[in-house]
Formats: sequence, structure tokens, C-alpha cells
Amino acid sequence: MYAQMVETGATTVKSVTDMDEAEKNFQARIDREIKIEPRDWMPDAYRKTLIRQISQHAHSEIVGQLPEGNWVTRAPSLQRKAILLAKIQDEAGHGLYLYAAAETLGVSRDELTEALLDGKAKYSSIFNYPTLSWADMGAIGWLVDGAAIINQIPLCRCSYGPYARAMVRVCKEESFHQRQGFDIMMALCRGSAAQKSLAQDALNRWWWPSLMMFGPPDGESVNSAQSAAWRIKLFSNDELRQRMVDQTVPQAEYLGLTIPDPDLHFDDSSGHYVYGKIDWEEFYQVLKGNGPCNRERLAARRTAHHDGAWFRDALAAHAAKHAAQPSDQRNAAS
Ligand code: BYC
Repeated sequence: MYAQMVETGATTVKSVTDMDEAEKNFQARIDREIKIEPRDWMPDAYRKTLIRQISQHAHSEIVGQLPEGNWVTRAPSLQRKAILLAKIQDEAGHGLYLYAAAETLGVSRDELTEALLDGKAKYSSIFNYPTLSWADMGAIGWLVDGAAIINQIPLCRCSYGPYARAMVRVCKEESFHQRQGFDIMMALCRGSAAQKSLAQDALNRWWWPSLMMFGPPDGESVNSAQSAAWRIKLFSNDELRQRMVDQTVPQAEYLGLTIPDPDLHFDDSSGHYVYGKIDWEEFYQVLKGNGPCNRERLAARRTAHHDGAWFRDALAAHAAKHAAQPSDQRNAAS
């Protein structure tokens, strides 16, 4: 379960001498930072790599609604509930833009959904952890959306036009999500001792999984070299992870919270925070389907897909009826 079945053929970088004329021209366009558009010629491995990454990203947005959905009915005020609902709705929208961007590469949304539901496609490891208290809504917004922004801002400049353009809007909305999460953390940290301890507990549980979101260390990242050559990836996993640590540690200090890493310290010579060892075994276990909530998340998606079948059928029947009408009747009806 949960193994990537998409063979992209992009785990080694093709050298210029091994490229044919079309591939050389393609690489030259990438190097000149010209965007690649759906109708442009592209190597098969570039297409497959994008389908892999964009669909994983889309699935993450959709599965990412589930941990937060757990708290909609228990939000502490009407205002917090309205904000959380709006955020979750935004994630559905992000999934939609991303599935649409993947479809421009010649794959159907049905195929992508099937790969997720069959456990063949990945989604972000972070969404396989449980949301145990209201403070987790703060920690997710602050840390998970914070990590998402750091990862996705560079994607606004990636080489594939539809993906880059989708990311511009996604990043604007993620920025609002991150602020709402930090606002929840601030409210808890300014509250009672019990509220502050909920915030600390949430940070303790979400800190390391948030750092894992950026993917394996550079030395173990099989896709990075070719994705960097194609300008799908503009920064390495470790570079972005470092950015996350550097940005978040002062925010935790402002909140009066302690990052759960005894080895964390600022290094004057590099100007960066040095952080402790990440438990990569835990990360790989989550990827294999053995995280705390993997089975629950997939079961919830399968149920939702099954329960929504009547609605999809109704939409398809309506579209077919509409298409069968002569165009003058269609215009009068609309
Ligand atoms: N979780 O060679 P690597 C969000 C896989 S949405 C699971 O470095 P790559 C949000 C990787 O797929 C967050 N799997 O891969 C939503 C690869 O396996 P395959 C999602 C992971 O692609 C709602 C293998 O490990 N964001 O933030 O070069 C609410 C080796 O890795 C993970 C995106 O998808 C992981 N964390 O780099 C709130 C952004 N990390 O496919 C927030 C777009 C790695 O070869 N994606 N793997 O079998 C990317 O930027 C890149 O795909 C990654 C990984 C940096 C994630």
C-alpha cells in the first residue's frame, strides 16, 4: 500500500550528449526561463514528473481537509468556526486548480482520483497525523501552511506555466491560512496556563512532522537532480527546510513556546539555526502507510467518493442532456 506506482524515468539526469535535438531545444528553453505550455513538445519523463508532483500536491490539498474537518463542530467561537470553514473550503479550491493543471498534461481527473483511492499515489506525510486539540488548528496553520508557503513560493516561478500560475493564487491564500494559525497560537499563548500548555503540546507534536514535509534529505532525494535541471525545483529539500527553521524559531520565541529540539541553536558563523536529527525512519514508515492516520484518511476519502457518486452521475446526466439540445434552446434555457 501507498507506494508510488508512477515510473517517471526521471531519477537520473540526462546529460546533453545523450539528448536528441528536440530534448536539447527543450532544455535550452528551460535554461532561458521560458515557460513550457501544455501544447509545447516536452520529454515524456518531464510530463510524467509533473503529473506525479502536481497530482501528489492536489491529493495533499484534498486529504489535508480531513484533519481540520475534525474541529469544525468544536471550534471555540462562531468566528473561529467561520474562518476554519473558509480555510477548508480554500483547500478544496487548491485541489481543483491543481487537478486542472495536471489535466493539461493529458491525464484525467478520474485516473488521478483512482490512483489516490487505490493507495498508489502519495499525498503529503503531514496529513497522516491526528488533530487532538483545538491548538492543533493553530499549529497546522502556523507550521503546516507556513511550510507549504516556503515550498510553494518558488513553484510560482517553476518551468511549467499552468502549475506556476496556479501556485500564485494558492500562495496568497496560504498566507492568510498561516496568519490565522499564528493568531490562534497567539490567543492560546496569551490565555490561561492550561491554554498555553495546549499550544506547547501542539508544537511538540507538529514540529518534526512539519520539517519532514520538505521531503527526504538532499542525499536521499531521488527526484531532485532532474527536477532541478528542468526548473521544477528551484531549491533543494534541505535548503527549504533550513528556511523553515530560520523563519519559525523567532516566531516560537515571540509566542513564548519552546521548540522540542534540545540541539537547536543559532550558529553565528553561518547565520542559521542548527537543528537536531530528524527521525527519517518515522517519515519512511508514514510513506509506507504506517503513520497514525494513513488508513483512516484513505477510508474517509473512499467513503466520500462513494457517497458522492449520485451527485457526479447527476452532473454528467445534466451535461449530456444540455449537450443534446439544439444550440438555440440551450441559449434560451441558460
Ligand atoms: N510526503 O525525491 P524527493 C499543503 C516522496 S499541501 C509524502 O525529494 P520530490 C497543505 C516523493 O514524492 C503539501 N511523500 O521527491 C494542504 C518521492 O516519492 P515518489 C504538499 C513525500 O518530488 C492543505 C520520495 O518521497 N505540497 O501544504 O522531488 C492544508 C522522494 O522524495 C514527501 C506539495 O506537494 C512528503 N512530505 O520532492 C495545508 C508541494 N516528501 O513520488 C497545507 C509540491 C517527499 O518518487 N511538491 N516525498 O514515489 C514538492 O515540492 C515536492 O514533490 C516535494 C518532494 C518537495 C514534496
